[in-house]
Amino acid sequence: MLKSISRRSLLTATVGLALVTRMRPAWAQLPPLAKKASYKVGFAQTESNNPWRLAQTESMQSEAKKLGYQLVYTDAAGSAAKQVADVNSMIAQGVDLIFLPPREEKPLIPAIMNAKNAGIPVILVDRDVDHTLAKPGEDYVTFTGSDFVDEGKRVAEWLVKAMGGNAKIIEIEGTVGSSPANDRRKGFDTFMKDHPGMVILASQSGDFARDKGRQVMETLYQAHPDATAVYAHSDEMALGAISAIEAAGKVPGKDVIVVGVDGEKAALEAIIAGKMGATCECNPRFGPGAFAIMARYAAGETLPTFIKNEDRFFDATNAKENVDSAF
Ligand code: GYE
Repeated sequence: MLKSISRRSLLTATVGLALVTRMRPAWAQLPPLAKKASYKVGFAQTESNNPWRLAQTESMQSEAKKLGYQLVYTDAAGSAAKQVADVNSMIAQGVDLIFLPPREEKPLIPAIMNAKNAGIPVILVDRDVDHTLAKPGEDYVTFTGSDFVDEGKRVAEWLVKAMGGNAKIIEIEGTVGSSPANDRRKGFDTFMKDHPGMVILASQSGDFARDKGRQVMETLYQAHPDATAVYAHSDEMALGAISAIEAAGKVPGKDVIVVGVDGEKAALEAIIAGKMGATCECNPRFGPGAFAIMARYAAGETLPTFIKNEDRFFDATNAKENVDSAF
């Protein structure tokens, strides 16, 4: 017993010493980025099961190619644990910088800290983390993406107008613990508090995926057949909900008004067909903006802690003229 404990503590001490000598102290500032003609950059994608993710990956890859940078690309296939391992492997490969869309707000914190301690700057793209656990400008360079609270609020505003201030709403949320799900709910639910005729009957996560959105709607609509509106945190889930409404023998756009977020092509087509009410854009084409932020950082600029993407809003008044440019 004694022998095994002492052997284990000796091992721990040795590993610990090896790490300490390699690592920067935890309180160190952001790692700098040298100015170079070319870089090896990591992009640790969350999953690839929807058009939004595919458009984002395409945008990151084509911008890297345009600049002549080497892009180390990984796909976490919907697992935060795999995404942590993916980031750790990028650190081991010695990339110059990591672009990370943290799938959920908390589990990716250790990976961000590992990168920082290894001297590799991290730029969060499209999703943020919990600021009580890791701070922009201190632990990672910045967060660039949409204002999700505002997206939820804009959808809420549209729905109040369209429903004349009275609706029974089913809310289909995004990935549990992700910043867009947390903030899109906050923006929407807070706005609705001032509109007592707008009642949220039930809410449940559909993990930002079309088929899960369909399944959740099937269950919630059976429990709440009096629902008159659906707010989905993504267009994929909104399209899933539309299928569930049709399967229940009801008419989306008439019996139930469906609204979403993202502005994907299939959603704009559903708006044109009268099946969907509106969607707030969430632009997935991050490539040019993300690499421009990287260049500013390499030039020594102190960046703002949030670099915001501007989002458009689509409904029947403008879906036709924008459908071709949608993803
Ligand atoms: O809205 C959703 C995707 O993180 C902002 O993730 C992104 C969201 C996007 O899967 O459809």
